[in-house]
Amino acid sequence: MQQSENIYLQMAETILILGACGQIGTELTQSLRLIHGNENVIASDIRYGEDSFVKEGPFEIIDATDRDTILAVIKKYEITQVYLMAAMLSATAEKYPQKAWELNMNSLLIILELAREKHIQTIYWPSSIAVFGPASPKINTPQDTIMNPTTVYGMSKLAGEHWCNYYHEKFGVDVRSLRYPGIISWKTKPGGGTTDYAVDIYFKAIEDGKYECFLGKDTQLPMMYMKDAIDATIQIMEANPSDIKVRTSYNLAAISFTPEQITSEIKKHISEFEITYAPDFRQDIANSWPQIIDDSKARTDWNWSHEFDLESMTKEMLKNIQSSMMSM
Ligand code: AKB
Repeated sequence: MQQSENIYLQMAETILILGACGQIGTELTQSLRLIHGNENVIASDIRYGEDSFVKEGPFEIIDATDRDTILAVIKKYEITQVYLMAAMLSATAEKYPQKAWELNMNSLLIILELAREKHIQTIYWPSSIAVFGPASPKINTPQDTIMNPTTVYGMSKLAGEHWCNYYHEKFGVDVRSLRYPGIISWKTKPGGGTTDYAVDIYFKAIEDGKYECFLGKDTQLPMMYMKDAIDATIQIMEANPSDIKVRTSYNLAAISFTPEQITSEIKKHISEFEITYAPDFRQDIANSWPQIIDDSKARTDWNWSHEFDLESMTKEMLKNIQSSMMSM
């Protein structure tokens, strides 16, 4: 590619990220800024995040259910793409079902409407493995199968997927979506999810040498290292629209493991690490989800492939947590 074309591509999009201070939003913002330039990626959240992050580029305070403020910011920066990362995750949503439904659904409907009204061109909206339920096949869960989620979060994500498909079919809205597994990262911790144990465990292994897990030792769930999740997100957004054949949401997978398996991997680096198990209400949520996801559609349609397995992810997590603690 000629350098001038490359510059044109980098300048072409002006992006708004709603929920930019969250676990995925933070790293997504940083990656998109490397591609599009800091000034073309507007971070926003309902409150300020880390000072260093907020000062890296444009930042706006936005409640993702406040249409007027969202539209004002879209007009102010001439936004072309919105990444709607604000959501209430599975465990918190079980505690606040009405609030979870309102946040997860209203924010999506606002953005879909703004796209229908041509205020923006492209939307990214994350779905989750939570769209599946106890009756879905647990192993190699297909793209299309019985769903019937039993959590509020899963219900909101499944309904959201169908709204995305509806707006695409009826109004030609270019909305793209991935069903994220549990995402493992060290820069920003997740909050309120059932898969959060797989992040906490690394921090506790380093800080205390022990961890009490809120899921049982054999609970296998689909997971993914953050770099792979960010790569997949950017890849689906950069794909040719005609390659996006699924307009609900794509199954996305990398690794699957149990608390016992991640513990063995951590013990290779921290031999004295100890885990105990005290399953709580999140066990029921985990039991309702798949164990291994079949993401062959994403691999075929837009060439998705993951990089990190449990071994390489564990090395990266421990190395990065240790060095970030040393620099504090
Ligand atoms: C959660 O645990 O709620 C999320 C998810 C799998 O969507 N990490």
